[in-house]
Amino acid sequence: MTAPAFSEDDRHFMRVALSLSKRGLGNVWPNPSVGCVLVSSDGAIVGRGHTQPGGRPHAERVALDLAGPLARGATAYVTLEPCSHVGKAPPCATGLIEAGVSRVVSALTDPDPRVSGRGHKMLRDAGIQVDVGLYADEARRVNAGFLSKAERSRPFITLKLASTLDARSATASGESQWITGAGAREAGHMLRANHDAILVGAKTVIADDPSLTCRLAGRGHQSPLRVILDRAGDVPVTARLVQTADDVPTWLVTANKNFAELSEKFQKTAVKVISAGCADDHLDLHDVLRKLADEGLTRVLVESGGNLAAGLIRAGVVDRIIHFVAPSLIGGDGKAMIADLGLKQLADAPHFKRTSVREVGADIAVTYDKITE
Ligand code: AOF
Ligand code: ZN
Repeated sequence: MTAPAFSEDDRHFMRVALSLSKRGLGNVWPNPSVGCVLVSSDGAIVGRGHTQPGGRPHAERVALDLAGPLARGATAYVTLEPCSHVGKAPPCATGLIEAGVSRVVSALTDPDPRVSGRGHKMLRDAGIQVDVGLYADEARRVNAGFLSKAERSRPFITLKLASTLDARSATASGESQWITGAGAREAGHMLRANHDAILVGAKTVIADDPSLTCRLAGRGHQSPLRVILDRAGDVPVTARLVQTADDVPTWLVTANKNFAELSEKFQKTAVKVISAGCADDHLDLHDVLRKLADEGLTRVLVESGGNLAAGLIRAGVVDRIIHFVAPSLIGGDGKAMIADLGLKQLADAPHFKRTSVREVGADIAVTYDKITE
């Protein structure tokens, strides 16, 4: 089959759909965050939508409801294949067929085994022109979390780091508040808003007793879930994350052998205890991430200390690093932002690809992505 030819208009409307799709990131898991734009034959947008909080209604349903009868004869631009399965609502492919759209431009095939090509086929069987693949790379980037869950059985992992110029995250005595400025902290809250969960280690919970909520004007409701890795069961019931688990869900992942004991320890709280396997004296991070994906998480932001950060890097599961760098120095006895990586030689150092640099107040934020061949 020859590749479909896309017009400038097609490109424009798919870009609108992609920018809509980003709005759901962080609060639609376990679903992907999809954008949909319906365009009439004279080029007017008659409907638009993105996946709604909790994952339903889907983007197409929102756009179709907005368009009503104006959807007849329209072209639908969708950032992911319309679904073909009967869930809590009829499939989006059926919705598009019944509404009488004449063409569907879709960025990507949905890897969900319930769909994976069937949505496109249903549309074609109904006589609708279906063109797939426009801005596929961009659509993959927006839904890197959902695709990671579907294709690798683990969430997309972003590691947030904040340090001085010399990569120290605290003084020798452990003082760390505040190394970066107010702008970087606000950017950190934005990051929380578009992730499904924040991951921390028990050590951080015990040392800092953080609340890890998203405190942004108007976006307070977007606090992601909190996940604590606590192999040995050290986190006290009095910790803020435990005490506030009614408001913002908190999960605690512990070693299989501690599961029964910890379930009892947290029985009177809203904390959900999950168990995972161990490797040596640590939680097996691959197993932990598989469990988190099984629970539906797609995008996880790591705000841990240097030990868990090093563990995740050593396990090769860090997909993105966002490093906030303050224009200050602590010096050699300060705490390194990444603990020992066990390198024997420089050639073994993990490498990332820098993908953006931006100024954030007096600090800079540098983003690095995993190098994937
Ligand atoms: C769409 N449009 O906006 C989204 C889709 O649990 P359900 O029934 O909501 O189905 C979830 C699946 O639907 C999800 O795994 C993915 O395949 C698809 N998500 N599909 O047509 C949307 N969010
Ligand atoms: Zn759907």
